[in-house]
Amino acid sequence: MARLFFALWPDLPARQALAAHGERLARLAGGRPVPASRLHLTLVFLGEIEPPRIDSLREAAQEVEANRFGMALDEIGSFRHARVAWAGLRKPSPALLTLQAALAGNLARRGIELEPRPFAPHLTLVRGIGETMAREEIQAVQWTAKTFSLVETRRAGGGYDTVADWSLRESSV
Ligand code: 2AM
Repeated sequence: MARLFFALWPDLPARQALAAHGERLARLAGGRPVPASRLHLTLVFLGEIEPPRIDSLREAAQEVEANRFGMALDEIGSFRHARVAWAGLRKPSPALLTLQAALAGNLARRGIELEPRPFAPHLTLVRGIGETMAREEIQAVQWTAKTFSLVETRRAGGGYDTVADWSLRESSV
């Protein structure tokens, strides 16, 4: 069994900017900043998947028809129960929501069980924070989402491995 999720990986400059926010927030609120190399935005969390199901995940991803889009994370906040600080979007991005809905729909049609809670786009910056933080507007951290990825959580060491990437279309307009 593999622990899997679909995610967007920020580009290098965005990762560096986000990691700097994580380090600043960890100094303020405690906790462990997520290293730059592990920063990602989860589109769909899958959990433990049996190897034969991985082909269905690939087919579902392959069928997604969505365009590239600009990501802009312009807000920082925290989840009290999960004790994480995150970067997110003040306004939902239609292109991000379209991609996520297309992927989740394709997975559901293949009988892949998904978490029932609605998509709450966020990129975790710090784990194990000691106190919650008021939402804070930040200068937007931007990148162009050109691909999305199937990612496996390593059993040991807390890292991630990209299993496969799929390209988003270049918009024709
Ligand atoms: P998080 O960053 O808010 O913890 C890999 O675990 C990724 O899947 C993380 O980005 C994590 O979100 C996300 N995720 C969503 N639901 C999850 C769950 N029930 N258990 C673990 N991770 C989950």
